[in-house]
Amino acid sequence: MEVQEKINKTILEKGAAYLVLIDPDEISGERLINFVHHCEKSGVDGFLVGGSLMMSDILDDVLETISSVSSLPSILFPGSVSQISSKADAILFISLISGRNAEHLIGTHVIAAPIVKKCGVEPISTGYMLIESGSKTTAEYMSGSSPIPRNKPEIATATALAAEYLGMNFVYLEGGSGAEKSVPNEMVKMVSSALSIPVIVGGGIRDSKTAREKVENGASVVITGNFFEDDNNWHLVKEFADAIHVKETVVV
Ligand code: 1GP
Repeated sequence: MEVQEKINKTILEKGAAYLVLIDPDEISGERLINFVHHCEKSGVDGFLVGGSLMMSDILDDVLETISSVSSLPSILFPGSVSQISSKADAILFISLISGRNAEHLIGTHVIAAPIVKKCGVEPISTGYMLIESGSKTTAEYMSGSSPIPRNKPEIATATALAAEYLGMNFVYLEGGSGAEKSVPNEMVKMVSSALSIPVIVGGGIRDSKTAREKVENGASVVITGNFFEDDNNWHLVKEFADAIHVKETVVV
């Protein structure tokens, strides 16, 4: 089964999917093996791998490690063309539709497309939208584009609809890694109710209650990254997974 199909099946069965972002600069080796095992045991549905800026060159190693110890899909989340690898199961083929920077809308994609084809990695067309989240994030700085103001859900909705009409498979509402504030619930709600494609929400989600709120407001996929870079938080992975899988849990 293709990765996109798998994610859609999870959304249908569990109410939403939970993907954990792995930044190869932050975790590798034995610690990565332990973390991946722990995530799989705790109900995580897959891994995003990458980042806006990658300082190390261990992407292939990290992907190989993940696939050697887990059957969960690893999906590239590339900050640049250099983050394409045949060792991944899929790639979020992202166009930064919240910005007006032609390079990030279509330019780098022209360079990336033949590499993706050659690698045989499954592309998942994704409309990527940066949402203002308190202070400037790495994604914002690196892409040189301004985010959608957090009090303008109608701009986010119109942008997301355009992505759907252009044939994209997912829309990703991104607060940015380590964001001060997560994407506002009101925006998640307005965007999700207008769309018939799944909405991914990530950035600044640090507790299970916030993760669940995103799903209750219509998110189909929730991403966390930063929070679980601290081993002291690992015991909470299951709590996050249970909160996101709204169809599987009983709310007391
Ligand atoms: C970033 O949405 C992801 O691209 C995850 O963000 O690291 O803040 O959880 P955090």
